[in-house]
Amino acid sequence: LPRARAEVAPGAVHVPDWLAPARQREILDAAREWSRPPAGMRQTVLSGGRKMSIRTVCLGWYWSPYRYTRVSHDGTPVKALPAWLAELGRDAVAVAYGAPKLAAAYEPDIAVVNYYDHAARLGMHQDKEEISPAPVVSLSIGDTCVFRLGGTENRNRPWAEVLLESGDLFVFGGRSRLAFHGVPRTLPGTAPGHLDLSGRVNITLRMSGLS
Ligand code: MD3
Ligand code: FE
Repeated sequence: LPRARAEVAPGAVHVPDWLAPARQREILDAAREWSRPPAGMRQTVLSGGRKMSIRTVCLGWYWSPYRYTRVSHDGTPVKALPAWLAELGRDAVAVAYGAPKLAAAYEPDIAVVNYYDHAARLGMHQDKEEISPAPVVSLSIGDTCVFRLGGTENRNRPWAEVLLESGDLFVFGGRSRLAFHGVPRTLPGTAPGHLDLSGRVNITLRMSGLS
């Protein structure tokens, strides 16, 4: 069965194979640079003391549970979000929603870059730290993952499960913006060979509404 554009829930649009292989490679190379210290990749420690299994580097604003700051975990300023990445976010919103005006107003000021090794998972959660109601743009690179999209009330069933493959775009806006979501597992060894990547990288672009 071909993988086609699908509105998985109201406002949640999956666009398979949006990023060409060369583009995936360029973004991955950039992510490797962003990951280096200072203000590089780290495993976030939650308030209860538990360490998240994913590794994260933020651009623009730093996500420190459960708020955004301008300073990274190592006390150094968070890296800037490059203009080309914000532009890519506008293109993504335009493609997903076919709404040029909404897309033109989309000016993401946060990128959250998550790295998943074969054991990493992300539990069901909401993203509520952003004040802006603007959509979240998600770009997947590397290993395929199982992505779970639930409701807005709680983290329980029913949920939809979607395979996110390298190059896929997903945009979460409207009634899906506050939906619970998570990544219960990745599929080791499924990354395209040309990426030379073991694991999965996900980049989300967001508008903070902060100043
Ligand atoms: C649906 N990241 O960083 S991207 C996160 O694949 C996060 O690394 C996952 O959840 C990942 O917070 C999922 C898809 C995603 C991101 C944000 C959302 C889905 C969303 C916000 C609202 C609803
Ligand atoms: Fe999230």
